[in-house]
Amino acid sequence: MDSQYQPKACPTDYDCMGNSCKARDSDSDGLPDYLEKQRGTDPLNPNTDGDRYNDAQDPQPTIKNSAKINYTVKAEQQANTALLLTAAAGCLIGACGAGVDPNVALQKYVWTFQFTNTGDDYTQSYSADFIIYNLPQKFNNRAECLAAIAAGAEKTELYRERFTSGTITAGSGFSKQFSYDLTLFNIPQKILKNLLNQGDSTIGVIENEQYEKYA
Ligand SMILES: [Ca+2]
Ligand SMILES: [Ca+2]
Repeated sequence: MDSQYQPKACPTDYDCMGNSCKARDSDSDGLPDYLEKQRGTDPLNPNTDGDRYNDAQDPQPTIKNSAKINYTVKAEQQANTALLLTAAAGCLIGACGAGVDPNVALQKYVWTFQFTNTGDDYTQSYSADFIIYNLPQKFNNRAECLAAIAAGAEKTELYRERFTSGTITAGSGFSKQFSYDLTLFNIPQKILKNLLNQGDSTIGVIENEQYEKYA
């Protein structure tokens, strides 16, 4: 006696569609479930690691790729010694200062920033504020100055500029240079007093950074 006809069942992770078995893609990310299981991704989540790329496009589908912008800064300070000595002698302000050109820099500050994406993903845009602060005390080095700012030291904002950059791929970057002259025109009296007493510290810092990152 012939055995009764039994439709052949589709294997695990396949669906019977019409007369054939089709590989199932539960999360519709383009990768069939059986392949996701082989690769170690979640068949029910189109973006297993939650970064920018769906599993089918992700070169590292279980590692959360992310952009990471780092910067290095080179700071230079050039004092106009002759003018500072004149100032220290009290000859810049008041009657004695009539002959002094207020555009001439007492101090010139130059900052060179090099920004680099050290992550393994790109960022579509980057923006940050570059702010020059003056603090009414003297620091031995930049690290001490930054620590004091972080601790909430009283500071006076001298200059601010927002700069932006477009796409920065992994391993690439851009650089910016800023210079700022402390002159009688643009220096607040309070800072001038500190400067003449050799008690000031001027520093440029990056704040309010914004860019896409996933980790
Ligand atoms: Ca899938
Ligand atoms: Ca991913």
